[in-house]
Amino acid sequence: MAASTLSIATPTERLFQPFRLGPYELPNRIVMAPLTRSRARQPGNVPTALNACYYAQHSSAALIISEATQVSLQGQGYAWTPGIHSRDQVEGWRLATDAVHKAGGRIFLQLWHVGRISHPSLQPDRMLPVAPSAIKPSGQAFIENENGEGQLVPFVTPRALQTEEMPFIVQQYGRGAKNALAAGFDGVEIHGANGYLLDQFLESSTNQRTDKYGGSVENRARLLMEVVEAVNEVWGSERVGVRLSPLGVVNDIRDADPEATFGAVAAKLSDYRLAYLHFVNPALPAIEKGVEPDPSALRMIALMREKYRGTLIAAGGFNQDTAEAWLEQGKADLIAFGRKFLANPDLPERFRRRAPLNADDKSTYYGGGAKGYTDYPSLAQERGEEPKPCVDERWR
Ligand code: 8OZ
Repeated sequence: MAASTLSIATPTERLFQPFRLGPYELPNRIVMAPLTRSRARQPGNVPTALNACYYAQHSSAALIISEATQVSLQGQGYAWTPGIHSRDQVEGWRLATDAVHKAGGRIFLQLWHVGRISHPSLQPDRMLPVAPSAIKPSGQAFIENENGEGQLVPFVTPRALQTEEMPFIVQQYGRGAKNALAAGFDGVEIHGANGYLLDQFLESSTNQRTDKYGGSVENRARLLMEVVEAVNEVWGSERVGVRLSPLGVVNDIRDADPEATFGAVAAKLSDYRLAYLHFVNPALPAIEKGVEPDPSALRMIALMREKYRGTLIAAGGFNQDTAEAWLEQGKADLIAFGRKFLANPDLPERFRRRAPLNADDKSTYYGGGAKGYTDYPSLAQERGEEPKPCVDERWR
């Protein structure tokens, strides 16, 4: 055997086993996590040929989950994020889906409404952001200032949605789902994580409602389930995923009884026979600090498997060895990588060869152009091969 092939992983490694996801045969278990990159064309938050190039570069993933994409003007919370509510945006996303398919990949669109994590300057007619209850998040919104630059400004107190408006919120997701279908995606993921609108309804710290959307777990989960049903109608449940962040504290959110809340939500979601449930690893803060996760995080991880009868994707702070261990221990079926995939467009090949990884550059996460976006080298480039042409005439 040639020396170079000795370092290639044996087929017994679980990360490289194929996996059946709904109607799709995935070639491995390495998912590209949804990553906000804030590079949509202005005005109009329209995906571009550059964005298509970025996604095409990552098409050796088992599945690409797109960056969070607002379903409406009201659903936007950050400058320069793409939408899926206008004709131009659908046409823009078509560049990305075509490019990914041409390269042999699969891509789901992440449907997003930020709720209170916004600012009047990002809202239609400078209105207040909406939320389950009028509770101001601590922290700052990322907006565009008069000079066209990004700027952080304090959050405002949002306006509590009236019960009568709720069908309109569900319709925003339904329209986003239809537009995603028209744009050529392979499925959609409903963003129910990280303190955005659906999570604001789910968790007790942000939901003080007394109508049928507040109080009991069933009531707090009502909006999520209505959204799941509306999106399933468009896509069929086997092409729909949901993302949750149990125990997550991003965007100033907490639940008084997270095991009861997320256990019940995971169990209820099982009934829909979705493509998958995707969760942010509750142990992520501990991993980042380099300490042992506390028992509550470990209990939550086990609870997801116990309550959700279907495919689980886990994301957050994994490396190749911890990902392999999770698959081995049956804690999840697929592992999503964010920062590692962002900096290594050929991450599956690098894992297979146990090749060194490019480091990610935080300064180019959000906004800007090709730098830190489409210029991370692949192994093929490092071997001296020409980079694949990314933006051809057809995509302009
Ligand atoms: C980082 C920056 C902006 C948005 C999330 C959509 O947390 C995001 C996001 C992350 O899910």
